[in-house]
Amino acid sequence: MSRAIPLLEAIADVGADPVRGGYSRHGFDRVELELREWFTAEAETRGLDVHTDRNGNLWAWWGAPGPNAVVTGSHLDSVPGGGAFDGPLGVVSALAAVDVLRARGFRPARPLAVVVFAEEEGGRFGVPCLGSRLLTGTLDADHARALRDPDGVTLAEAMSTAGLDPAWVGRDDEALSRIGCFVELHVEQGRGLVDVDAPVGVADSVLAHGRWRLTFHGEGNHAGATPLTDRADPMLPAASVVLAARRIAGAVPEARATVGRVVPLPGGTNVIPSTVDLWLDARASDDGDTRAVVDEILAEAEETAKAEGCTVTVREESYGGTVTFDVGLRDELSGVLGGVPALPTGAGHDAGILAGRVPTAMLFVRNPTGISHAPAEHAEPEDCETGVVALARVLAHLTETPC
Ligand code: HGY
Ligand code: MN
Ligand code: MN
Repeated sequence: MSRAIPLLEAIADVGADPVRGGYSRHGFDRVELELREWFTAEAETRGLDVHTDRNGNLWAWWGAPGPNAVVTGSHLDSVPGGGAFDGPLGVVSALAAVDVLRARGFRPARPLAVVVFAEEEGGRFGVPCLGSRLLTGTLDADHARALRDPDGVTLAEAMSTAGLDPAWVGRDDEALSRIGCFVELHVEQGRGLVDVDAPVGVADSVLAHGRWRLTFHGEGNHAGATPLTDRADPMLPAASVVLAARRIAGAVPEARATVGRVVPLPGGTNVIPSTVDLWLDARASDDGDTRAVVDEILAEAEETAKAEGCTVTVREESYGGTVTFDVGLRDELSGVLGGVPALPTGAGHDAGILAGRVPTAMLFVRNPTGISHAPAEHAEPEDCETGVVALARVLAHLTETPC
């Protein structure tokens, strides 16, 4: 039985989504605050000192916070209707790895911390890896404070409600200076480990990826009384972008473009919408391909909007270039684990943000179907246990020598 599973089971009811299935746990909402309390209690029972940094990230320290710390962890928030493993598996595996090391009487020769990053999925405020981007200064603090959730609540208001002072958000060089290296364990979001029949692997790269919000402006009107020739219906160019995204990305190797969220206003069955908001998620193996795919999709958006007498405004909500993890650390950890495979990933992670500032690696745990961002996301208990043991071995290796 895996030591990670009982910890996942302890939060199995927190944020369960009765409508979508799976979990809806979003930055600083009531559910995520409950998860933070749970994590803090679990960390403190393990003798870890927990504090929240200026950006809402949680840090549980084994030993005094200090330079050259070995940091592990992940996130507890989810996409709407997400799976149980994406994020939490990395957090519970870190706690379980601490159990393994303490049970062996291990004492780290350098500080070790378990981190829980805030709003990794961007499920509430729209910017993924919010906490790690703020920590590293790759997201402007004023812009972040003004981000609004679908109900119009700003990040600043949400943080204040959570008892944090949003005036302090922003790049945190003191926290960054403590990190010697960061290792994130994550359920694999894909079938790479299935295809090579391995329970655990290390990451070598992350696709370039970004998010764009397209707002189509038309003329709200009556669905029955308005002849087709008299319409400026923003749903039509929106629909063409959904299809164009697949067609255009399909012509570029490794590229992916997805529209998973379309919001017409006002949203009545018998109403021609006045505006339609649509969010595009586009990814490819490098900046050039990603930008080319997005540019072509946006050109189609402009063209089809004009043809329908509509206009379109575009806002880039987030972007991150291709990430290549520290090759030395990757190979060192692969060696510690007996030569586990190295895999690319199409999914973004806080590790992808940290990789720009500190030596960073990822461990993946096999996902039998590869499905993620859906209730069907899964990892077998024995593979989760292999992940815990692997993480414990990696943490022991990295902390056995003083800096
Ligand atoms: O969207 C992603 O790739 C990640 O799950 N935030
Ligand atoms: Mn995710
Ligand atoms: Mn994740």
